[in-house]
Amino acid sequence: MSLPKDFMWGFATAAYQIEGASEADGRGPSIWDTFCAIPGKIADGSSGAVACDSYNRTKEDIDLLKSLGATAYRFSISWSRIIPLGGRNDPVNQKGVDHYVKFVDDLLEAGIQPFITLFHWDLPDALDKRYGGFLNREEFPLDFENYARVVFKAIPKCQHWITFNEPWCSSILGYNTGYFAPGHTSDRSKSTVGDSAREPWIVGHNIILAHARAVKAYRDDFKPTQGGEIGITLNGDATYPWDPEDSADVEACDRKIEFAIGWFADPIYFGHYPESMRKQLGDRLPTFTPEEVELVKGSNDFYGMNHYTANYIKHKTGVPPEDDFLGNLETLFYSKKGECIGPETQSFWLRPMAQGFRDLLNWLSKRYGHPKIYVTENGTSLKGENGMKLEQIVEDDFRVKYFNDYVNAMATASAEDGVNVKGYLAWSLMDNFEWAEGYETRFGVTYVDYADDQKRYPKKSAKSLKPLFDSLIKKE
Ligand code: GBH
Repeated sequence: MSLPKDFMWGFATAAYQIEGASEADGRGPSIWDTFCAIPGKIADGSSGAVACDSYNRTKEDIDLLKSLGATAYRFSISWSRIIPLGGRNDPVNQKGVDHYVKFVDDLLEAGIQPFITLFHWDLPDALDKRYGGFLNREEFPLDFENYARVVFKAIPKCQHWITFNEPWCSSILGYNTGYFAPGHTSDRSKSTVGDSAREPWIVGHNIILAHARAVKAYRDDFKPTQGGEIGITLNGDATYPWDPEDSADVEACDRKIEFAIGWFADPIYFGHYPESMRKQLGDRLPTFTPEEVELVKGSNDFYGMNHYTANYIKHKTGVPPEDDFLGNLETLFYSKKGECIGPETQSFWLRPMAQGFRDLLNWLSKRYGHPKIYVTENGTSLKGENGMKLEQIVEDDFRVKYFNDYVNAMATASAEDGVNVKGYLAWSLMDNFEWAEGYETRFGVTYVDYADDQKRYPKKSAKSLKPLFDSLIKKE
């Protein structure tokens, strides 16, 4: 037994990926509705308009969670259901609010702890059009705070709040590569707008401010009576030197994590950006005013960790191009010696390597002073799964092994290394809209038949987690 008695586990999803019902009950469009409508942006030309239809199937989803033994469920709220136009002077949509209030009541009734993500990439489109969305340092944090307050007030029973999911993705994929909504990039063959060298760092800064404002609002006005906790969720991969004998590769490993995680976590824990980023980006990286430092520093009750994979890191020499966001290095699947980091999956960026999970948990724990950690996402796609027959799909041994290896690596980090990890949410409860990859890539422990009324079929991996956690969580 190596996980603490109060350890929570379950599954995670995000609103735009599962809800569908994109026009139901007064929901306004988000930047993802707009982005999906541009030809060529989504691999299979699809969108989240129907997805898993979870907005209309809350009972079915809760029954599924219950049948799998989950004690927690992480889902996100669609901002444009709550405030269709997004802003602090725009009307609140009561029907949208009521939907989530009831959902939380029903989850609690089923004995499942909600982990609510306030923002999983689906910015109200009206805010992007009105003032440039995340790019606006004055307006965006205030509008996010207002939205957060509306939700805190409506759902006092929720004890675990996540402000933002993976701001790295909103910043880099949304404003550097243009791979995600709103699709800004300097590459004029992809977008008429964008400055890959500058915008991502401005967006990141403004998201940090918005996070911190929401945390302050919660702590000042809701936490005293509601008693919950709040933090941010960051994505980051484990890193290993391409050539362990080369100190520049060893150094580049830390730099890679600083550019991915430290970008957000250093300001939140220390009040400033990592030195490596300031050095490379110069005045393209915004600076925190003293008032901002005051607001941002210490604004996490827990660290939300999304983790999937690992890379070998090879340093680059010379001056990096202005649009570099990795930290002047390459990410590789093979080391100098020819070792492979892990087997292929359906996702070009994902190769399982469970030791990396333990190592990154340790890295985070050490750097940020032993914070309480919730693993808010971890999971895998499976090569060729979408082309298989249902009988094969539900026998997802590759995913069973992934969860087994990763959960055990986490348990070891807890028991042997003293990492304070208190919860684990597998990605994902069911196959869903995988952003720019559409429905071709499946991350679910439950198969969703999009051609037949979004019927759900739990895979072997869905049923593998309860016995696994039962064997690891202490009873006393
Ligand atoms: C999660 O991100 C998301 O939170 C979730 O919504 C999603 O469904 C899930 O992953 C599965 O993809 O080569 O520059 O394009 C995972 C972290 C970080 C993984 C960015 C993909 C792409 C890097 N993601 N990464 S790039």
